[in-house]
Amino acid sequence: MSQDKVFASPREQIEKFKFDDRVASVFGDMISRSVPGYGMMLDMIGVIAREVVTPGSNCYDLGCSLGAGILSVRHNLPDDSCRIIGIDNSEAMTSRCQQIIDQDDATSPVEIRCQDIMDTEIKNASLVVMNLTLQFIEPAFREPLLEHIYQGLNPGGVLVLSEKTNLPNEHEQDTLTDYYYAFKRQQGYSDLEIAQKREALDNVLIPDTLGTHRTRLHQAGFSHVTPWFQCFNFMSLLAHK
Ligand code: GEK
Repeated sequence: MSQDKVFASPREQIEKFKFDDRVASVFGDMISRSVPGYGMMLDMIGVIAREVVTPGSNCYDLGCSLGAGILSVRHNLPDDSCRIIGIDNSEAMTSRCQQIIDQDDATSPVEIRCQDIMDTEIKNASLVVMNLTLQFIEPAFREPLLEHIYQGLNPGGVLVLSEKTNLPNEHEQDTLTDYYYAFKRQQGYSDLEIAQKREALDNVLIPDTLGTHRTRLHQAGFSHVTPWFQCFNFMSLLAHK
């Protein structure tokens, strides 16, 4: 896996973060060293898939990047009558994702679409995974997107929603943010890399609080919202139809 050095050299001007070729070429390393608990989240998505995916249904990975979520689901399907659809609007990601899926030895059908998740059709779904992607969607579009997902889920279907979150009070926010940066330093990122990436992500990755997620998911129609994972300021929720 190529090492992420995207923000290692000093930059005169920090442009907005983009999922371009440079990022896609090191993305596996970048995300596993930037999201505390990332490996655990993916492993557990496989466990959840095994419980909720029904034969003949579709599974969606919205913002699939290099397909890590797709692979977790694909190796935990009840049978090959299930179909996985992975969507990402970065061509740099989807072309690499397609190669990774082509090399995987599982046999269930997978379709990779280079598309905006706001435009994608969702139907006959027993599982929708949105692992660290809603945070990149413009806040005004988040509820319509969740409503769209809800409509496409079968009764009993599940959305797995993982996000970087804001904490509800200053003390929690400061404490967990400090630990998050300590994690990144421990992963080998320098203070310069951390600071430059934070600036590039400002107003691109917009976190919400757990309370906002809960309210929005209920407004979109979901009956139960269950937090199942937290590591510092990263959380994952299960939303049931
Ligand atoms: C993983 N789920 O490895 N439409 C489609 N894709 C989008 C959109 C959009 N509107 N906005 C952003 N993306 C993955 C990690 S990364 C998270 C997901 C991160 C895509 C974007 O191109 C990128 O590939 C992905 O969402 C977010 O489990 O980098 O923190």
